[in-house]
Amino acid sequence: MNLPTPKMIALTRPVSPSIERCELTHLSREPIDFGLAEEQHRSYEEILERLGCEVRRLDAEPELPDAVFVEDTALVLEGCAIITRPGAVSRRPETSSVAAELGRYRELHYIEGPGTLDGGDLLVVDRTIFAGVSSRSDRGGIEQLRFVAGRYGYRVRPVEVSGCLHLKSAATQVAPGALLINRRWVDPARFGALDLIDVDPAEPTGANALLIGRTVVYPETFPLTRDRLVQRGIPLKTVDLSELAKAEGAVTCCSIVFAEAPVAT
Ligand code: CIR
Repeated sequence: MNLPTPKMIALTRPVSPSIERCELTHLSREPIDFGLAEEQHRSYEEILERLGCEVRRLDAEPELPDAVFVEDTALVLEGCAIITRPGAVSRRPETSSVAAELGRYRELHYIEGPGTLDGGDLLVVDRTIFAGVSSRSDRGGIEQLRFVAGRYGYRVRPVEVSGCLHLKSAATQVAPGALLINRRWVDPARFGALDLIDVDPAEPTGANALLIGRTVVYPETFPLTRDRLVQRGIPLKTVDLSELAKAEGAVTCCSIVFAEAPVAT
């Protein structure tokens, strides 16, 4: 018997006109072309639609500079959603509107202070959540995640990250059982038996890829690493997010993608 494929939802949020005041950790501030950033973000949403997602745009948050990077505000699992407590204080007000939307689909849990957790540090591979210990996510936040996610059948493995913003700046899933990785920022031994594909050494920031179904959404700016993925037979759709990259954003952070499964009432 063929089971119906669940509908995929992609939550996004428009780019804020205040993005030029975004948080920056590893990059120097550069002017961001707001119009171009909006255009590139729309192309990104179109790619998600072409890959079968229904894009749900949250209301804009013009006064919250980093609000387009919705990934950091929540983690959606099969049976629940965990609303994070972002490490950057300026980003904490982003979570309430995301919680209001996700509450339509999942039972909600919240990370509580003083723990911190950013969605960009949470890499889910099957029933394992690799959780980056970074400048944004701490052990207290990860312990809370372990407690909640454990009740839904997930195990949590903390992974130290250094040299980059989030765990998913250093490693993301690109195929079943396979990660794209920059070993300079994360210890590959933490990922056990997973198959590891290295970024090209000339493209250290190229490890952030967004897997939807079997297709990887990938930035145009890393052609050498892209060729490595193509050689592995991985289907790709490339997108230009150069303006959001100036705000330290990449392809995973602009959406929260999950299978629709409304909360039973
Ligand atoms: C920040 O520093 O919080 C934003 N400027 C960039 C967040 C990018 N998020 C992500 O990669 N998950």
